[in-house]
Amino acid sequence: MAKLNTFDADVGVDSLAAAIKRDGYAIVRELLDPETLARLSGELTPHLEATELGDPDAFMGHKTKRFGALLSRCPTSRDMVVHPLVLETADRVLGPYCARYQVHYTGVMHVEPGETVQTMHRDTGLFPIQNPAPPLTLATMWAVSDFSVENGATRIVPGSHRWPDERIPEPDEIKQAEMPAGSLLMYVGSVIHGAGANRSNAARCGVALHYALGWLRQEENQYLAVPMEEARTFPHQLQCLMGYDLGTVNLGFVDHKHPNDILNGTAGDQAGVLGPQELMDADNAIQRFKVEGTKAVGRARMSV
Ligand SMILES: O=C(O)CCC(=O)C(=O)O
Ligand SMILES: [Fe+2]
Repeated sequence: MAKLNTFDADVGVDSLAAAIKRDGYAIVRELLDPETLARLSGELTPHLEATELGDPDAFMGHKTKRFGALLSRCPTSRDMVVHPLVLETADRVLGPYCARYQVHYTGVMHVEPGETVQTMHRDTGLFPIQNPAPPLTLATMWAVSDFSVENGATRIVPGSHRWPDERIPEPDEIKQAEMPAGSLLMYVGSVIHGAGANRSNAARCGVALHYALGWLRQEENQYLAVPMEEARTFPHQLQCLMGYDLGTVNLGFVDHKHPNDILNGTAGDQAGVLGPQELMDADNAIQRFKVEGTKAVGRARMSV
């Protein structure tokens, strides 16, 4: 199978962002160094051992282990979430549509032998916005194990982020994100995808870290996923990405104070300065969504 949109780790953000805009996804080979990958794997092991197989449905999987709250459970994920190449790409892909983007979801998708294909879907089916639409989320899937056709590499439909909701992919339009451990698959949330079937005799393990426009509700509630005392110890950039920041001008304040000041106990007694000029400028530069009409379309989950 052709290895589409696969780049080496020294790829520049221009090529990456262009590929994602065109095809909805891109793969960067071996972006994580072997030491970091081994540390990540070691941090996941006790949680994987303590996690039972998921709900028996075609979406969550019969033989798939999932857990979230990675920023608390897995210290290495804190570095991965602020990986410069990922953030530069998010700046390009999400940046035109928001003054701030944020962490949307953190979790492990561990597909065991015997698992069948996951229902194909768009992650942005969570939001009632018709497709095609501008990117609402950007997903990263870090390969903890190798991802192969045999062991359930993510199935993805290149270009489907430009399709209307009604279009269902033909089998030959579905590709698989084959990549060695340490590689990164990035895709916009409106691209049709799903985990593959695992016909091998070892698990396929991926760490998913997703980002969303700052004015959307996060899929995983970061304020409760990470205890506040722990979040307080995180670097400022990570705190902001978790949502301890204004989502746009005046979105997400607490008692008229900046959420980052509330987290860190630096808010003072009086209303804070919200809507700073820098955020106003960013807000004014956002490409506004044009809403042409509404109709009930439901959330497409496809048996392909
Ligand atoms: O595990 C995968 O390859 C993809 C999983 C996925 O897309 C999801 O659960 O939303
Ligand atoms: Fe998904």
